[in-house]
Amino acid sequence: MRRAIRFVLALVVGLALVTWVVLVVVQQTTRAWFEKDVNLRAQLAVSGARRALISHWQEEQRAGLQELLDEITHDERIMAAAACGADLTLLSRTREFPEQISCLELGMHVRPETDTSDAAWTSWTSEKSLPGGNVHVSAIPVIDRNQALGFMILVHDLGFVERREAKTRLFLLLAFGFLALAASAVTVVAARVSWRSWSNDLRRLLRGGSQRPEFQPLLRDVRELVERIVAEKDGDREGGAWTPQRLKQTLNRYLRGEKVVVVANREPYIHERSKNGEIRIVHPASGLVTAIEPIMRACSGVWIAHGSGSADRETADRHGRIRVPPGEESYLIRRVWLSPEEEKGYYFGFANEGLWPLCHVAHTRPIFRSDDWKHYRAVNQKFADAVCDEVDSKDPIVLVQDYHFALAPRLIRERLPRATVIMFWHIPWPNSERYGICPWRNELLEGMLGASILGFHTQYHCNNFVESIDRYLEARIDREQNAVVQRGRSTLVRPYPISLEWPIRWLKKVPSVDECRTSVFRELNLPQDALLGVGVDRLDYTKGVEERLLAVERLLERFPSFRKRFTFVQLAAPSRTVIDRYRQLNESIEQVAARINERFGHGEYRPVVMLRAHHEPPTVFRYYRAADLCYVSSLHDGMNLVAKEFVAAREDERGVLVLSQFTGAARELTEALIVNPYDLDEASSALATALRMSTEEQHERMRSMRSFVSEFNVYRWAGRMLVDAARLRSRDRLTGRLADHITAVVGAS
Ligand code: ADQ
Repeated sequence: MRRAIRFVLALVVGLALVTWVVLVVVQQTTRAWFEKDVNLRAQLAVSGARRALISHWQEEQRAGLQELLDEITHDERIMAAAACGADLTLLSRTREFPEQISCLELGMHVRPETDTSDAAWTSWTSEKSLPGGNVHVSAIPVIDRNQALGFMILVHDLGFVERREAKTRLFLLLAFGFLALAASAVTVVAARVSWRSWSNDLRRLLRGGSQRPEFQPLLRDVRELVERIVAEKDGDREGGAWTPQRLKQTLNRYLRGEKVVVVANREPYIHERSKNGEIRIVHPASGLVTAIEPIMRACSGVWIAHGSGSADRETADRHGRIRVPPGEESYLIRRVWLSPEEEKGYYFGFANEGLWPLCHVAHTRPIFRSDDWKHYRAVNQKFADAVCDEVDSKDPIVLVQDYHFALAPRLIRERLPRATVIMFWHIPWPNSERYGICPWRNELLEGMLGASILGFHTQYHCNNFVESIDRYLEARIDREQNAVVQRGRSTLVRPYPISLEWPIRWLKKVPSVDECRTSVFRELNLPQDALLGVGVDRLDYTKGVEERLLAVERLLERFPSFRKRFTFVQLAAPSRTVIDRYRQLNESIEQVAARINERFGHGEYRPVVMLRAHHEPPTVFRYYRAADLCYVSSLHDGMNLVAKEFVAAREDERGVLVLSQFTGAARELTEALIVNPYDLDEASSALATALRMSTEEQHERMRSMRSFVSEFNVYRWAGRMLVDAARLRSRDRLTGRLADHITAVVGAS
């Protein structure tokens, strides 16, 4: 409404201006016409009476002339008349002739001073202002046979001209006023009608009322865009907490509830046959599984993984499928069967003896064998084929996990060009020089660029990846978008720091902090006033377990007050034990632990307790809760979820985290005591500081870290990737449609 009023006001002001200009022009033109008309009349009047005028001009008695003048003034426009002689004296005049007009004054104009000849006499007109109003005066010479007898003065009333002008002005004003009103009314009505009908049309179209097929794709895009804007607004309003429900809603809103397909080497539920013949379910010690499993529970879909358990075949159907989690059955595991040679070459060989040490700065030399590479390629193809078996649309969302599947994104894209492939690399990415030692560096990069989105934990790893592309491939790097563009296709390269589900479901099964402390102390045979440190890892050289034990040894050397009081318990899940380097690690850790216990043990007291086994999550969390500190000493780690698990376990806001600066987690959990695990003095000092830290400081640090992990949880991690994927999908759909449209138009023309 306000807009309409503003429009009408502008229109009226505009028209008023135009009217004023028109009025001025019309007034000047009509005035010129009237003057011309009056002059003509005066000329006619004099020339019509000329003969009579000449005959009476010379008479002594001026009665005849007077009569003639009276007759001339019978014309209603001629107010008065006078006759002036050649010597510019008044000969005769009518009664109304104004005294202000004299023969002498006008004669100066009629008889030019410079030329006194009779032929030079000429008519003259002017306007004169008198007390009764303006008059028009015409002076016209009376010539008889080339002899100037004098001149006639005719005075015209201009009142009628002014009356006419006023009438014209009024008429024009009325006409333009009416025009302004009519134009405004018509414009406003037309605008309202067309807006309403346009918005009604749009509304009808958006509701799906249009039957015209050519509008349908466009409509779908508009509808998606509107929904996304609304969803983003809602998302902003919802703020902070990312939950499984919110992740599910995000999937529904942004990706129309698409089924998510995960490709990962490790499966979340491994069926193992025990020695007593029973089948048990094992939850693997894997950071990847810890993070991705809650996502699958929230989103459902299919998890394609290597069926590695001894009872996996008999628990799955003939396609290798099994519904999990047991009792809930919310998603599917599709097991891929690998021969021992395939597992050896692809998993132990290329992935774990080649890529794993290549990507971690932990001083273990990578080993690249062409046979392993062959298996790696074949297994990647096998998993890509399994993806194609499991999807139920042409544009599925596929989450490819980790360094086991660097080739899979391109292989999937070759068969499903419209798929949205998100690849997440859970371990660090080395600098380009280091990466360059891999004999198949280009093939790996090409494979990864099949993904639509490539995620790493940190920006630093993204930068290293982009540098590797820059150095080894022909591709354009779009630094503004953080993308790599190759053959017209782009891959976004983004940091998505991984995290945990919040709250952690296992904690429901774990007793209170006090109960955990009591039961763990009992199991370890520790006195009430003992101090306990904990480490939880797969036995991997990147985790710095050996350096950790050395730091404990240094602590006891430097701070004797902790001897017989401090115990460090290491939960160590054997891992990749078929690889030599892992066997060496096991042995060396055993030796270091034995040496420390020998040096500082006393009676029942052993400073280092090695619990070398895979522990189910509730046990792991019991230890986190029982401990005074947790030491994460990785030599290099993408993120490290143990650090976050310790924080999540401590609902009592106690306990101190000592964390290696070489973990991705150290960039987020800045309230931990951050150390260089190679620097044993620094690390042992940090352990001492942790054991002496006041309860208040523990609370403060732990509260801040808990609030961070709760907010930046794994649902947010997945949500951000899926939202980015959804944006890409709608962009690709729009550009794809545009390209189709252009092709169709070009084809038709
Ligand atoms: P991982 O190298 O497996 O993960 P991490 O993130 O520390 O490392 O996760 C280990 C997981 O295994 C944790 O959930 C932990 O509880 C569990 N675990 C460890 N020891 C165990 C034991 N003895 N018994 C039972 N469970 C045990 C990779 C990268 C990491 C990255 C994750 C996720 O190397 O840097 O954080 O992926 O992206």
